[in-house]
Formats: sequence, C-alpha cells, structure tokens
Amino acid sequence: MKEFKRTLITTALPYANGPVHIGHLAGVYVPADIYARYLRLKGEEVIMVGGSDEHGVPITIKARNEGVTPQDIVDRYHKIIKDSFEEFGISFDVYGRTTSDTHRRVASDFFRKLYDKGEFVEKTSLQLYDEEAQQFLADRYVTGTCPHCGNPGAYGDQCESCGTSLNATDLIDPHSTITGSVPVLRETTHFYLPLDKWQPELEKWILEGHKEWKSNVYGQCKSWLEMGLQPRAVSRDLDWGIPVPVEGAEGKVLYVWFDAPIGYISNTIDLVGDDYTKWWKDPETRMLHFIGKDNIVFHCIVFPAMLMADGTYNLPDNVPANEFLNLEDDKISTSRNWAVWLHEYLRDFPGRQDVLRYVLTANAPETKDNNFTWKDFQARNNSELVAILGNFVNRAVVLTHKYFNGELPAAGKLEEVDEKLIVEINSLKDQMSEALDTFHFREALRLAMDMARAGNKYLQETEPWKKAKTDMERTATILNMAIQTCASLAIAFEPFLPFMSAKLVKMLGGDKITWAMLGCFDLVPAGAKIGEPELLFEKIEDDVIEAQVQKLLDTKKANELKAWKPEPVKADCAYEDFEKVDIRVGRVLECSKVKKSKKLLQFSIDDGTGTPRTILSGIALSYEDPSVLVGKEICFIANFPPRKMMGIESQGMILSAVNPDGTLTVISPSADVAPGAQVG
Ligand code: B3M
Ligand code: ZN
Repeated sequence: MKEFKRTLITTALPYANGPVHIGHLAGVYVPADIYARYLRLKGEEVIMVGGSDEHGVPITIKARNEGVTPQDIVDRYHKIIKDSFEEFGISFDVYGRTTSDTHRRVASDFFRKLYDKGEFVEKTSLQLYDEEAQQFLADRYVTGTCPHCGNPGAYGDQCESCGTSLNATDLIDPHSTITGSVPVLRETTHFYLPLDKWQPELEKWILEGHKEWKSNVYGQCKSWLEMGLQPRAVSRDLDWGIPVPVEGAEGKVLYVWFDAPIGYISNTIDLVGDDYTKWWKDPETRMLHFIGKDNIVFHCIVFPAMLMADGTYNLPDNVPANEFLNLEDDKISTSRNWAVWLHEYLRDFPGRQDVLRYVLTANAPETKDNNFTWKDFQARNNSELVAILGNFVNRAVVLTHKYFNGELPAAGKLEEVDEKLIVEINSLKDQMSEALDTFHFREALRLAMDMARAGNKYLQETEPWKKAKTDMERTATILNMAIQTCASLAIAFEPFLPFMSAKLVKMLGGDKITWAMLGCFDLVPAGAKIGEPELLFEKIEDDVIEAQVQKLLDTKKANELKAWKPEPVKADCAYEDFEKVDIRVGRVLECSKVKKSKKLLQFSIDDGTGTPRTILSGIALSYEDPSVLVGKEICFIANFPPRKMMGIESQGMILSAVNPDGTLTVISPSADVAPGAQVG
C-alpha cells in the first residue's frame, strides 16, 4: 500500500434546506468523525472538511413557498445543521458554506480555468420556459401528468407516484409551478463537461487502480462506466447560484453539483489559506470522501473528471460510501417527516449524544441498508452501554474508592489471569486498528465493547470484593489492573463515544491520550487520585421509548390522512331501491366481544319495540373496549334477513364509517333520538 503523509477527509455537504437526521449521521458524519478521531489519536496529520450545500433548486422552491429569499432559507438551516453537528461532537476542522465569498471566487475561478482550457462543450437544446415569469423552468418547477401512470401531479424530473425518472418535456399537459401557465419550449445554450472524454482515464483509475474500494462503490462505478459516459450540463438557467463567469452567459449559474464539491476546496482554503495546495495537490496527501450511496457517481466520476480536467489536483484515494439507514422499517423521508431529527433528539435526550452515536455505529449501513428502531436503541443502551461498559467502569472506580479511598494502589506481582487480560486487550487493540484502517467501524466498535467485556470477566474471575477480606496486596493489583483497563477503554472508545471518553479520562486524572497508549497497563500512575464514581450511562425506561414510538405512529397516521382520498362514488341507486332499506336508530344496551372471534362484537339494542334486538358486527378490532359503546345511540339496518354467525343469530347490521387507516367508527345521530326512529 502507498504511504501517505497526511489525510484530507471530506464529508458530503448537506443541502441547507432542512435539518439533519439520523440517516445523515449514520451514513456520513459519524463514520467520518470516527476515522478522523482515530487518525488524530495516532498522531497523524489530518483535517476534516465539511460545510453546507446552499445552492440548488429545492432551496429556491422552499423559499418561494415560504415567501422568503433563498438566502433566508440557507441562513436558517446552515445554523441548525452546524449546531447539530457541533452538539454531536462531529469534529470538523472547518464547516463552511457554499454562499461564502471564498467559495464563490474559488468555484468561479475553477470554472473559468476549465473554460479557458477548452474543457467544456457548448450545446443548445430546447427547455421549458415560463413566458409569464420570463424564466426557464428547472425540472422541479414543472408539474404535469405522468406519461407512465397518469398521476396528475408528477414533477419534471420524477413521478413520485410510480417512481419513474422523467424529463420535463415528457410530461403530458405541463404547467409551471411559478405562474401556473403552460410553458413553451425555448432554445438555451449550456456548458457541458464531456465525461466521455475522461472515460478511458476514469476506467483505468477506478477499475484497475482501485479494486480495493468497497464493493458497493466499485460496482456502481463499473456499471456507470459500462453504460458509457455522456457529456453533462454544468450550467443552469436560474437566478440562485454562482454566475457562470463567461461573457454572454448572463442569467446562467453553475449547476449545483458542479459548485458543491469545489466547496471541499474552498472550505480548505478558509481553514488554511494558501497552504491548501499541500492538502489538495501534494501527491503525499491522500483524500477520502465520506458520502451516502446516492452521491457515488458525483464523487467517483463527475468530480474526478473535473479534477482531471483541471490537471493539478489529487484524485480521491477512497470513497467509503455507505448505504441507507431506514427508520422502523421504512425509508427515511423528509417530505413525510419520517425521521429522527437531530435537534429533536437533543431536546428529548439531552446529554446523550454518545448513545445515538453508539447505536448508529453498531447498526451502520456499511454494506447494506440497515434499520433503526427505538426498541433496539433502548436495548443497546441498557444491555450494552449501561450493563457492560458503564458497569465495568463503575465497579472498578467504586471498588477503588471503597478499599483505597480513591487512591490508585500500585500493582504487585502479576498472576496468570492478569497477564491474560493484558494479552487480550492488546489483541483486541490490534484487531480494532485493522478494522478502523479498512473503514469497518461496526466491527471496530464491537471489538471495543469486547474490551469492556474482558474487563467484566476479569473482575468476575478475580473477585476483588472477596479478596479484600483476606489479601489487600492482591486486591491492590486487581484494582490497578481494572483501572488501567478503564484507561484503555477511554482510548478505544474515543473515536466512537467522545463525550464518555473525555469524562472517563478526567475521572482517571488523565490528560492527553494517544492510540499508542491503548493496551499499556501503566497509564494511570500509582497514587493517582481517581475521581468520584459517576455513572457514564443511564438506563432508558420503557415510557421514554414508547413516547418516541408513539410520535412516529402519529406521524404515520397524519401521513395516511394526507394521502387518503375518499372512495369513488358508486353507480347510481334508484330511490325505490334505497327506500327498501329500513335504517333505524337504536340505543346500545350491552356490547361485548364474541368469544373465540377476533372481529365480532355482539350488541344488544333497544330498538323501541320493548324486546332487545341482537346484532353482530365485525368491528371488534376498532373497539379495544366495547363497553364505551354502551348507552350510545347508533344506526342499524333493521330489515336484513337474520343471519347466524358463531352460533348467534344477528338481526340486522350496525352502520359504521371506514376511516383512512381502515378502522371503523359506528355512526350516531347528532342529538338524542327516540330508539326505533327511522332514518331516511
Ligand atoms: N448536497 C446532496 C446530498 O446532500 C449534496 C451533496 C453534495 S457533496 C459535494 O445528498
Ligand atoms: Zn407515474
């Protein structure tokens, strides 16, 4: 493997048109942060560069919908996103934004250089144009009927009903979402990056040179290359973005995917000034892009082609892209509000950033899509963080206080069990390093937890609480070993749980930690004052989890309601036919579940005749407690022929409404009515 002097880590720039959620954290920012922290612990030269992506059409649409400017939108969300990352300990060296002056200049210069070198081709095509608004319409600004499924609300780039990707010009009956007018086709000229020109070089670089890339990344690149690359437009007719720095191109801006990756460069410049060349152009620097799978083509093909066209930059050494994280078995979706938003998590679980970092890493979608559930979150907190890691550290610290007043005793002669612990921690360390070096963070975290398990096993085997009755010298050695193990855990977990690690380092009276120290059993000197025992993690109770699950159920319900449409009206029914049906009001005298039936409720109804009427109704699933219906007035059909079900004769049918979620609600008159009254 090639040796490098330093590492430049970049993380995908999230669009500043909404807050960030657990999917972002799990897929990109936590893995990048783990890696950056690990390299720093190893004493390597590293910077981690991030920022907000503040251009693009969705931002202008949001602004238009809210009646504010795009700048207002990105100012608002840039702050929310930046704060969330800070709160979660994502250790950016710089977190910039693509509306900064530096970025405008750098992106503009980048484009201009390629233009001057003749790296673009100009092509004229027909695009939809809104004559009333006097502007070209980005795909998202056009709606119409999907030619595939007939959905009347399809967008110019995609039909959300059948999932087909579309061209705005494919839509039947297109409308501008700005003015509602019917767009016309007009010619426009754009700058294209001829990716086909770079195809041979890209093939050689990726397919031959980077066989070690993750299979999901390599595979996606391979299939793009096999399809054959086409020139890509890198300018747009829009008024939000970086102006195309070419005479005669007024009204055109750089395509958001052209300027966004240049944000990595401009944010580096904001951090280190002219020294950025060391990070971007010195072949002894290696560059890593942490991204989600939907960004692979841009980071492995488009941006590298841009860098090749410039000719002075390094190409990424690796792009460890992750798959997606689902939430409770459903795709995370901003528009459906199906997400755990970081700012909301922080409000609901203050001070528990590490717990989420832990769970997201343990379930990281490294090789396939993965799932976050609140039950699993609770289980991992309670039975791993609390019961294994927290418990071990707590026992070691409490016992040191109990038997040695919190002053670390010196270790005496080591026994076999002690040597075994040292060997085990060091072997786990080696395995961890290997996993971290190859971006297998789930595996590395599991190994770190195995260190805590080894600590617990050690205490179980050596039983210092028993030894203390007879042999204080041996007790001293055991507790020294246990506290040294705590110090190793503080290091092993630092990349994953930085808040816990800092707390633990402080508790042990430590200062600076390094990866090299991990596994050394002399980190805490004899005589050191160990801090008061403090719980590192606390149990999460059922009601807290239930509240989160309920919140999601409410969201699901609200979404169903939003998506719900009433059934189409049935074919005409003659009045004479309707007249045949005898609908009455009755009062419920008794109502209970029919034994051995999931669906049936048995009603006894006062129908005004003086003899109670029995009616069976298949609505039990909608009434957990049928007694709530007793005393209520309901409507029923009185002249259906009697029918036997489960051995009971039903004399009619209760009327109920079908709700959007499929549950049923019985129909009641809006005021008291005499039982037996006819409805019609
Ligand atoms: N903003 C897309 C995304 O957030 C885009 C990434 C840019 S990275 C240069 O998924
Ligand atoms: Zn469709």
